[in-house]
Amino acid sequence: MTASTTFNTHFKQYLETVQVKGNAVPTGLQELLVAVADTCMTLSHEVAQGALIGLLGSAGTGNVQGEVQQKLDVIANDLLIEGVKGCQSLAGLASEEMELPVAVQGTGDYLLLFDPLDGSSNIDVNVSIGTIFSVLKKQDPAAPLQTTDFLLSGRHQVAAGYVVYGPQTTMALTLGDGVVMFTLNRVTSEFVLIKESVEIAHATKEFSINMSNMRHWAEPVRRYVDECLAGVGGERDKDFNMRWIASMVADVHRVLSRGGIFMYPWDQREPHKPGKLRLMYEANPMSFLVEQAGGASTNGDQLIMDLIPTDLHERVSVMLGSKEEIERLQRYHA
Ligand code: AHM
Ligand code: MG
Repeated sequence: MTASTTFNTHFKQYLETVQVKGNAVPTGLQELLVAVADTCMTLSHEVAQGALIGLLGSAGTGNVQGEVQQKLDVIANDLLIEGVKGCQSLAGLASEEMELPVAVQGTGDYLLLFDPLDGSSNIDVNVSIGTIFSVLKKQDPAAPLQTTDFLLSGRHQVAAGYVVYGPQTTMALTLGDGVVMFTLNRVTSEFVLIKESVEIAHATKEFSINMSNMRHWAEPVRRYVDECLAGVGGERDKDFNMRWIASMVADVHRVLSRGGIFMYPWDQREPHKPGKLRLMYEANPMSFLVEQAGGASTNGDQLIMDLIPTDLHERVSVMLGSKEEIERLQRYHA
């Protein structure tokens, strides 16, 4: 499936007409985003079939991170490559599932990064999963593609988004001028605009973290969560709610939809790794979305978007969402 398909016309029209800080979206970027959206539409259909088409379970392979790949991890990765490689505007792509970037035939200078299937542990239990993507511009369009072309801070992203495959298939997208959401109409195969100007409230009473790792956390994170748990009468004097889906894409979708914060902080299980989540495929695109919705995103010491990557598969400690809570976490880390 390529950008030349005749469906998804709403999304195409949106990209043709929307203004980003007073400018039209470059046609090359439109072409790439339509190809990503078309592919995610196909993926959504596959995900919905699950066991009926033999998609559940392990692929029997490992990825570059040393993680066991599920069949859907591999299928999603292949579908995305197939779906975008014909884009003339694309210079290359990189995926969480592949050690090295792939140069494509395009003559353009866009770089696409993606986590093809986020939340892999949820595939077999029919819980929301998703695709996360980030678009950069190659600094030297004429030079042959190298891994270092991708090593740009999150501030260089020209677009980012995710598609969550849940009860509905919903895409969140930023082009650097706010955040919008589209929901897939499965009957007409259209991503339909459902929300403009997505905003994350600055204050919240909801946090999201894998509590089973509590004994491994650093002191500032432990203090923050302890204070949330103390409820009315404690340091914060308010009762907090906790949610944890274990698919970043679904947890961040909740944050963008009704506020809150999401954390996957560094912990002592792997003291020499800076965190679990991947900077280029997960943290940067999600941080771009969250900042564009009025929230904040930090590794504790620095805003995620300011980090200069040194490795394509670099990992990072992530805390993102409602601004007041993220600022509090930053103070605790100072
Ligand atoms: P994945 O990209 O291999 O699916 O891993 C990332 C996922 C995130 O979506 C989620 O927040 C986290 O890993 C869940 O980790 P845990 O299994 O520790 O709860
Ligand atoms: Mg992931």
